[in-house]
Amino acid sequence: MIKMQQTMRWYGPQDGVSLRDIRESGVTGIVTALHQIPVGEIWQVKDIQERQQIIRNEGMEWAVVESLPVHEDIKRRGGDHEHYILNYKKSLENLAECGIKVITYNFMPILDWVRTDHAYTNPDGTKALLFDETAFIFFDVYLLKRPGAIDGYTKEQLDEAKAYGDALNGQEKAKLFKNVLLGLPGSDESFTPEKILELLRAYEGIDDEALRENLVHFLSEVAPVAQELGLKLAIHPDDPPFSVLGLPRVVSTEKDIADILSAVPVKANGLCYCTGSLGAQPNNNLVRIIEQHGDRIHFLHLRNVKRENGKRFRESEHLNGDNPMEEIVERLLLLMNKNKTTLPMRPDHGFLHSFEGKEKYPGYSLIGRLKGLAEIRGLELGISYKLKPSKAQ
Ligand code: CS2
Ligand code: MN
Repeated sequence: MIKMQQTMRWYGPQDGVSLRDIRESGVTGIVTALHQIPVGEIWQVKDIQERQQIIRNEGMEWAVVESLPVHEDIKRRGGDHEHYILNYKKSLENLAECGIKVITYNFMPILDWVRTDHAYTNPDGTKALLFDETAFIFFDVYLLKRPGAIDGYTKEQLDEAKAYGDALNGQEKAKLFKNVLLGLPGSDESFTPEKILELLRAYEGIDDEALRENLVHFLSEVAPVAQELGLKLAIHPDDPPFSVLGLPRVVSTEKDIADILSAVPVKANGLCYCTGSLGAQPNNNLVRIIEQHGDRIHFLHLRNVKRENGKRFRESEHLNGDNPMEEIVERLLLLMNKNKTTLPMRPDHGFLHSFEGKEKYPGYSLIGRLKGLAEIRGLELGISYKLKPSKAQ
Protein backbone atom coordinates (compact mmCIF):
# COMPACT_ATOMS: atom_id res chain seq x y z
CA MET A 1 0.00 0.00 0.00
CA ILE A 2 1.38 3.42 -0.98
CA LYS A 3 1.82 5.77 1.97
CA MET A 4 2.59 9.46 2.39
CA GLN A 5 6.19 10.57 2.12
CA GLN A 6 7.10 11.86 5.57
CA THR A 7 8.88 15.20 5.59
CA MET A 8 9.72 18.04 7.92
CA ARG A 9 10.43 21.67 7.34
CA TRP A 10 13.95 22.94 7.83
CA TYR A 11 14.66 26.65 7.67
CA GLY A 12 18.22 26.10 6.45
CA PRO A 13 21.57 26.34 8.21
CA GLN A 14 20.26 29.07 10.53
CA ASP A 15 17.45 26.80 11.82
CA GLY A 16 17.74 25.98 15.51
CA VAL A 17 16.88 22.36 14.68
CA SER A 18 19.59 20.46 12.78
CA LEU A 19 19.17 18.10 9.85
CA ARG A 20 20.51 15.38 12.09
CA ASP A 21 17.74 16.07 14.62
CA ILE A 22 15.20 15.86 11.84
CA ARG A 23 16.69 12.68 10.43
CA GLU A 24 16.21 10.99 13.78
CA SER A 25 12.46 11.55 13.50
CA GLY A 26 12.45 9.04 10.65
CA VAL A 27 11.49 11.38 7.81
CA THR A 28 13.00 10.91 4.38
CA GLY A 29 12.24 14.32 2.93
CA ILE A 30 13.15 17.89 3.76
CA VAL A 31 11.00 20.89 2.99
CA THR A 32 13.07 24.02 2.73
CA ALA A 33 13.78 27.21 0.81
CA LEU A 34 16.74 29.39 -0.01
CA HIS A 35 15.63 31.98 2.52
CA GLN A 36 18.83 33.96 2.03
CA ILE A 37 17.88 34.93 -1.53
CA PRO A 38 15.81 38.14 -1.65
CA VAL A 39 12.23 37.65 -2.85
CA GLY A 40 12.10 37.99 -6.61
CA GLU A 41 15.71 37.09 -7.39
CA ILE A 42 16.55 33.97 -9.36
CA TRP A 43 17.47 30.80 -7.49
CA GLN A 44 20.67 29.73 -9.21
CA VAL A 45 21.49 26.08 -9.87
CA LYS A 46 24.66 26.17 -7.79
CA ASP A 47 22.78 27.49 -4.74
CA ILE A 48 20.08 24.86 -5.13
CA GLN A 49 22.65 22.10 -5.54
CA GLU A 50 24.61 23.25 -2.54
CA ARG A 51 21.50 23.01 -0.34
CA GLN A 52 20.61 19.65 -1.88
CA GLN A 53 24.03 18.30 -1.04
CA ILE A 54 23.82 19.40 2.60
CA ILE A 55 20.54 17.49 2.86
CA ARG A 56 21.88 14.41 1.06
CA ASN A 57 24.86 14.33 3.39
CA GLU A 58 22.39 13.69 6.19
CA GLY A 59 20.68 10.87 4.31
CA MET A 60 17.57 12.71 3.16
CA GLU A 61 16.34 14.41 0.01
CA TRP A 62 15.06 17.92 -0.64
CA ALA A 63 11.49 16.83 -1.36
CA VAL A 64 9.58 20.11 -1.53
CA VAL A 65 10.40 23.78 -1.94
CA GLU A 66 8.50 25.89 0.58
CA SER A 67 8.31 28.56 -0.49
CA LEU A 68 9.43 29.99 -3.78
CA PRO A 69 7.99 33.35 -2.76
CA VAL A 70 6.00 35.51 -5.11
CA HIS A 71 7.12 39.13 -5.26
CA GLU A 72 4.58 41.73 -4.11
CA ASP A 73 4.80 43.38 -7.55
CA ILE A 74 3.35 40.20 -9.07
CA LYS A 75 0.54 40.12 -6.52
CA ARG A 76 -0.24 43.78 -7.21
CA ARG A 77 0.50 43.42 -10.93
CA GLY A 78 2.43 46.63 -10.79
CA GLY A 79 6.03 47.82 -10.70
CA ASP A 80 8.41 45.26 -12.18
CA HIS A 81 5.96 42.38 -12.24
CA GLU A 82 6.93 41.17 -15.71
CA HIS A 83 10.57 40.98 -14.71
CA TYR A 84 9.67 39.05 -11.54
CA ILE A 85 7.54 36.58 -13.49
CA LEU A 86 10.48 35.92 -15.80
CA ASN A 87 12.68 35.38 -12.76
CA TYR A 88 10.12 33.02 -11.28
CA LYS A 89 10.11 30.94 -14.46
CA LYS A 90 13.89 30.83 -14.44
CA SER A 91 13.94 29.65 -10.83
CA LEU A 92 11.46 26.91 -11.77
CA GLU A 93 13.71 25.87 -14.63
CA ASN A 94 16.69 25.71 -12.32
CA LEU A 95 14.80 23.69 -9.72
CA ALA A 96 13.71 21.27 -12.44
CA GLU A 97 17.30 20.93 -13.58
CA CYS A 98 18.18 19.87 -10.03
CA GLY A 99 15.34 17.34 -9.93
CA ILE A 100 13.14 19.10 -7.37
CA LYS A 101 9.53 18.67 -8.37
CA VAL A 102 7.13 20.20 -5.85
CA ILE A 103 7.07 23.95 -5.31
CA THR A 104 4.89 25.62 -2.68
CA TYR A 105 4.01 29.30 -2.65
CA ASN A 106 1.26 31.53 -1.38
CA PHE A 107 -0.58 34.54 -2.75
CA MET A 108 -1.34 36.44 0.44
CA PRO A 109 -0.63 40.15 0.19
CA ILE A 110 2.11 41.34 2.57
CA LEU A 111 1.50 38.99 5.51
CA ASP A 112 2.21 35.28 5.17
CA TRP A 113 0.44 34.08 8.33
CA VAL A 114 -1.12 35.87 11.28
CA ARG A 115 -1.59 34.91 14.92
CA THR A 116 -2.19 37.16 17.92
CA ASP A 117 -0.65 34.82 20.51
CA HIS A 118 2.32 32.52 19.99
CA ALA A 119 2.31 31.05 23.44
CA TYR A 120 -1.25 30.24 24.39
CA THR A 121 -0.89 27.82 27.30
CA ASN A 122 -2.91 24.62 27.08
CA PRO A 123 -4.19 23.04 30.30
CA ASP A 124 -1.30 20.53 30.18
CA GLY A 125 1.35 23.26 29.94
CA THR A 126 2.17 22.98 26.24
CA LYS A 127 2.04 26.17 24.20
CA ALA A 128 0.18 26.76 20.97
CA LEU A 129 -0.47 29.46 18.38
CA LEU A 130 -3.76 31.29 18.56
CA PHE A 131 -5.70 33.83 16.56
CA ASP A 132 -8.11 35.97 18.51
CA GLU A 133 -10.25 38.36 16.53
CA THR A 134 -10.75 40.78 19.42
CA ALA A 135 -7.01 41.08 19.98
CA PHE A 136 -6.53 41.52 16.27
CA ILE A 137 -9.10 44.31 16.07
CA PHE A 138 -7.37 46.04 18.96
CA PHE A 139 -4.08 45.78 17.05
CA ASP A 140 -5.64 47.06 13.83
CA VAL A 141 -7.64 49.98 15.23
CA TYR A 142 -5.72 51.09 18.32
CA LEU A 143 -2.10 50.03 17.80
CA LEU A 144 -1.63 50.24 14.06
CA LYS A 145 -4.32 52.93 13.73
CA ARG A 146 -5.05 51.92 10.16
CA PRO A 147 -7.08 54.64 8.45
CA GLY A 148 -10.63 53.45 7.82
CA ALA A 149 -10.14 50.33 9.92
CA ILE A 150 -13.13 51.03 12.14
CA ASP A 151 -15.47 50.89 9.14
CA GLY A 152 -14.75 47.19 8.84
CA TYR A 153 -16.00 46.27 12.31
CA THR A 154 -19.26 46.53 14.24
CA LYS A 155 -19.64 48.82 17.23
CA GLU A 156 -19.84 45.79 19.46
CA GLN A 157 -16.56 44.42 18.11
CA LEU A 158 -14.87 47.78 18.60
CA ASP A 159 -16.11 48.12 22.18
CA GLU A 160 -14.94 44.63 22.97
CA ALA A 161 -11.54 45.28 21.40
CA LYS A 162 -11.17 48.53 23.33
CA ALA A 163 -11.98 46.80 26.61
CA TYR A 164 -9.54 44.03 25.73
CA GLY A 165 -6.78 46.56 25.04
CA ASP A 166 -7.48 48.65 28.12
CA ALA A 167 -6.65 45.63 30.23
CA LEU A 168 -3.19 45.21 28.64
CA ASN A 169 -0.07 46.88 30.00
CA GLY A 170 2.50 48.52 27.72
CA GLN A 171 4.62 45.43 27.50
CA GLU A 172 1.66 43.26 26.55
CA LYS A 173 0.65 45.72 23.86
CA ALA A 174 4.17 45.70 22.43
CA LYS A 175 4.09 41.90 22.45
CA LEU A 176 0.79 41.81 20.58
CA PHE A 177 2.18 44.21 17.99
CA LYS A 178 5.21 41.99 17.49
CA ASN A 179 3.18 38.77 17.42
CA VAL A 180 0.89 39.97 14.67
CA LEU A 181 3.74 41.10 12.48
CA LEU A 182 5.84 38.00 12.83
CA GLY A 183 4.29 36.58 9.68
CA LEU A 184 5.81 39.35 7.61
CA PRO A 185 8.61 38.10 5.40
CA GLY A 186 11.92 39.36 6.78
CA SER A 187 10.21 39.79 10.12
CA ASP A 188 13.47 39.87 12.05
CA GLU A 189 13.37 43.58 11.26
CA SER A 190 11.23 45.63 13.56
CA PHE A 191 8.29 47.07 11.69
CA THR A 192 6.88 50.44 12.69
CA PRO A 193 3.20 51.29 12.21
CA GLU A 194 4.27 53.77 9.50
CA LYS A 195 6.09 51.07 7.56
CA ILE A 196 3.09 48.72 7.72
CA LEU A 197 0.71 51.45 6.64
CA GLU A 198 2.97 52.18 3.69
CA LEU A 199 2.93 48.51 2.66
CA LEU A 200 -0.85 48.46 2.96
CA ARG A 201 -1.21 51.54 0.79
CA ALA A 202 0.28 49.61 -2.11
CA TYR A 203 -2.90 47.48 -2.10
CA GLU A 204 -5.33 50.37 -2.20
CA GLY A 205 -7.82 49.74 -4.99
CA ILE A 206 -7.00 46.03 -5.20
CA ASP A 207 -10.04 44.05 -4.15
CA ASP A 208 -10.59 40.28 -4.16
CA GLU A 209 -11.56 40.31 -7.80
CA ALA A 210 -8.44 42.20 -8.85
CA LEU A 211 -6.17 40.01 -6.75
CA ARG A 212 -7.77 36.89 -8.24
CA GLU A 213 -7.13 38.23 -11.73
CA ASN A 214 -3.52 38.88 -10.81
CA LEU A 215 -3.18 35.34 -9.49
CA VAL A 216 -4.73 33.88 -12.62
CA HIS A 217 -2.43 35.99 -14.75
CA PHE A 218 0.59 34.77 -12.78
CA LEU A 219 -0.58 31.17 -13.07
CA SER A 220 -1.31 31.43 -16.78
CA GLU A 221 2.34 32.45 -17.15
CA VAL A 222 4.09 30.05 -14.79
CA ALA A 223 1.86 26.94 -14.64
CA PRO A 224 2.37 25.94 -18.30
CA VAL A 225 6.12 26.35 -17.79
CA ALA A 226 5.97 24.20 -14.67
CA GLN A 227 3.89 21.61 -16.54
CA GLU A 228 6.42 21.48 -19.35
CA LEU A 229 9.25 21.04 -16.85
CA GLY A 230 7.42 18.24 -15.02
CA LEU A 231 6.98 20.35 -11.87
CA LYS A 232 4.02 20.69 -9.54
CA LEU A 233 3.04 24.05 -8.10
CA ALA A 234 1.16 23.91 -4.81
CA ILE A 235 -0.57 27.06 -3.65
CA HIS A 236 -0.81 27.38 0.12
CA PRO A 237 -4.20 28.50 1.44
CA ASP A 238 -4.56 31.83 3.22
CA ASP A 239 -3.75 31.67 6.89
CA PRO A 240 -6.07 32.73 8.42
CA PRO A 241 -8.61 32.04 5.67
CA PHE A 242 -10.33 35.41 5.83
CA SER A 243 -9.41 39.01 5.15
CA VAL A 244 -7.10 40.79 7.58
CA LEU A 245 -6.26 44.51 7.67
CA GLY A 246 -8.71 45.10 4.84
CA LEU A 247 -6.45 43.17 2.46
CA PRO A 248 -7.92 41.06 -0.35
CA ARG A 249 -7.89 37.26 0.05
CA VAL A 250 -8.43 34.72 -2.72
CA VAL A 251 -7.28 31.31 -1.42
CA SER A 252 -9.53 30.89 1.60
CA THR A 253 -12.59 28.89 0.61
CA GLU A 254 -13.56 25.81 -1.39
CA LYS A 255 -14.90 28.10 -4.09
CA ASP A 256 -11.60 29.99 -4.22
CA ILE A 257 -9.78 26.72 -4.73
CA ALA A 258 -12.18 25.55 -7.43
CA ASP A 259 -11.84 28.90 -9.22
CA ILE A 260 -8.06 28.90 -9.14
CA LEU A 261 -7.70 25.31 -10.30
CA SER A 262 -10.21 25.68 -13.12
CA ALA A 263 -8.84 29.04 -14.31
CA VAL A 264 -5.60 27.39 -15.46
CA PRO A 265 -6.49 23.74 -16.00
CA VAL A 266 -3.11 22.05 -16.05
CA LYS A 267 -2.05 19.53 -13.45
CA ALA A 268 0.95 21.65 -12.49
CA ASN A 269 -1.47 24.24 -11.15
CA GLY A 270 -2.18 22.54 -7.85
CA LEU A 271 -2.84 22.87 -4.16
CA CYS A 272 -0.94 22.55 -0.92
CA TYR A 273 -3.64 20.89 1.15
CA CYS A 274 -3.09 22.60 4.50
CA THR A 275 -5.71 21.25 6.88
CA GLY A 276 -4.86 23.76 9.58
CA SER A 277 -5.34 26.80 7.38
CA LEU A 278 -8.44 25.53 5.58
CA GLY A 279 -9.93 24.17 8.80
CA ALA A 280 -10.02 27.59 10.47
CA GLN A 281 -12.89 28.47 8.10
CA PRO A 282 -15.97 26.56 9.33
CA ASN A 283 -17.59 26.40 5.87
CA ASN A 284 -14.71 24.53 4.31
CA ASN A 285 -15.41 20.83 3.94
CA LEU A 286 -11.94 19.31 3.95
CA VAL A 287 -13.03 15.86 2.83
CA ARG A 288 -14.91 17.29 -0.12
CA ILE A 289 -11.81 19.20 -1.20
CA ILE A 290 -10.00 15.86 -1.50
CA GLU A 291 -12.94 14.35 -3.38
CA GLN A 292 -13.19 17.22 -5.82
CA HIS A 293 -9.59 18.25 -6.29
CA GLY A 294 -7.58 15.23 -5.20
CA ASP A 295 -5.70 15.01 -8.47
CA ARG A 296 -4.48 18.56 -8.04
CA ILE A 297 -3.23 18.12 -4.47
CA HIS A 298 0.56 18.03 -4.58
CA PHE A 299 1.62 18.56 -0.98
CA LEU A 300 0.07 17.90 2.42
CA HIS A 301 0.28 20.00 5.57
CA LEU A 302 -1.45 18.01 8.28
CA ARG A 303 -2.39 19.73 11.51
CA ASN A 304 -5.52 20.55 13.42
CA VAL A 305 -7.38 23.56 14.74
CA LYS A 306 -10.00 24.15 17.35
CA ARG A 307 -12.41 26.89 16.37
CA GLU A 308 -13.91 28.93 19.14
CA ASN A 309 -16.38 31.79 19.00
CA GLY A 310 -16.37 33.94 15.87
CA LYS A 311 -13.00 34.09 14.20
CA ARG A 312 -11.06 32.85 17.19
CA PHE A 313 -9.15 29.61 16.71
CA ARG A 314 -6.18 27.88 18.22
CA GLU A 315 -3.91 25.21 16.88
CA SER A 316 -4.78 21.93 18.56
CA GLU A 317 -3.24 18.47 18.86
CA HIS A 318 -2.82 16.89 15.45
CA LEU A 319 -5.52 14.28 16.06
CA ASN A 320 -7.77 16.28 18.33
CA GLY A 321 -9.60 19.27 16.89
CA ASP A 322 -12.27 20.25 14.39
CA ASN A 323 -10.66 18.53 11.40
CA PRO A 324 -11.73 14.90 10.90
CA MET A 325 -8.17 13.60 10.61
CA GLU A 326 -9.12 9.91 10.43
CA GLU A 327 -11.31 10.53 7.45
CA ILE A 328 -8.85 12.90 5.84
CA VAL A 329 -5.97 10.44 6.11
CA GLU A 330 -8.16 7.59 4.84
CA ARG A 331 -9.21 9.63 1.81
CA LEU A 332 -5.64 10.61 1.14
CA LEU A 333 -4.50 6.98 1.28
CA LEU A 334 -7.25 5.95 -1.12
CA LEU A 335 -6.33 8.83 -3.42
CA MET A 336 -2.63 8.01 -3.49
CA ASN A 337 -3.31 4.33 -4.11
CA LYS A 338 -5.78 5.06 -6.86
CA ASN A 339 -3.25 7.36 -8.53
CA LYS A 340 -0.34 5.04 -7.73
CA THR A 341 1.72 7.93 -6.42
CA THR A 342 2.84 9.12 -3.01
CA LEU A 343 2.34 12.66 -1.71
CA PRO A 344 4.81 14.47 0.52
CA MET A 345 3.37 15.33 3.94
CA ARG A 346 4.68 17.36 6.81
CA PRO A 347 3.12 17.69 10.25
CA ASP A 348 3.11 21.48 9.72
CA HIS A 349 3.14 23.05 13.19
CA GLY A 350 3.28 21.52 16.65
CA PHE A 351 3.07 22.55 20.30
CA LEU A 352 5.99 23.89 22.25
CA HIS A 353 6.67 21.43 25.08
CA SER A 354 8.31 22.49 28.34
CA PHE A 355 11.33 20.23 27.79
CA GLU A 356 12.33 22.16 24.67
CA GLY A 357 11.60 25.48 26.33
CA LYS A 358 11.86 27.70 23.27
CA GLU A 359 11.49 27.59 19.52
CA LYS A 360 13.15 29.73 16.90
CA TYR A 361 10.14 29.74 14.58
CA PRO A 362 6.66 29.77 16.16
CA GLY A 363 5.05 26.36 15.66
CA TYR A 364 8.29 24.69 14.65
CA SER A 365 9.57 23.12 17.86
CA LEU A 366 11.09 19.72 17.24
CA ILE A 367 9.20 17.80 19.93
CA GLY A 368 5.81 19.23 18.99
CA ARG A 369 6.26 18.38 15.35
CA LEU A 370 7.71 14.99 16.21
CA LYS A 371 4.66 14.20 18.31
CA GLY A 372 2.37 15.30 15.47
CA LEU A 373 4.35 13.24 12.97
CA ALA A 374 4.28 10.16 15.19
CA GLU A 375 0.53 10.43 15.67
CA ILE A 376 -0.16 10.88 11.97
CA ARG A 377 2.23 8.04 11.15
CA GLY A 378 0.35 5.74 13.52
CA LEU A 379 -3.00 6.83 12.17
CA GLU A 380 -1.84 6.17 8.64
CA LEU A 381 -0.47 2.76 9.51
CA GLY A 382 -3.73 1.76 11.20
CA ILE A 383 -5.84 2.95 8.31
CA SER A 384 -3.63 1.33 5.71
CA TYR A 385 -3.93 -1.96 7.60
CA LYS A 386 -7.69 -1.59 7.59
CA LEU A 387 -7.72 -0.84 3.84
CA LYS A 388 -5.35 -3.62 2.83
CA PRO A 389 -7.17 -5.63 0.15
CA SER A 390 -5.67 -8.96 1.14
CA LYS A 391 -6.84 -8.75 4.73
CA ALA A 392 -9.68 -11.16 5.53
CA GLN A 393 -12.72 -9.14 6.54
C1 CS2 B 1 3.40 27.78 6.74
C2 CS2 B 1 3.39 28.98 5.85
O1 CS2 B 1 4.27 27.92 8.87
C3 CS2 B 1 3.32 28.17 8.17
O2 CS2 B 1 2.29 28.70 8.55
O3 CS2 B 1 2.40 26.87 6.46
O4 CS2 B 1 4.34 29.88 6.27
C4 CS2 B 1 3.68 28.54 4.45
O5 CS2 B 1 4.99 28.08 4.40
C5 CS2 B 1 3.56 29.57 3.39
O6 CS2 B 1 2.35 30.24 3.48
C6 CS2 B 1 3.67 28.91 2.02
O7 CS2 B 1 4.00 29.85 1.09
MN1 MN C 1 0.42 25.09 6.22
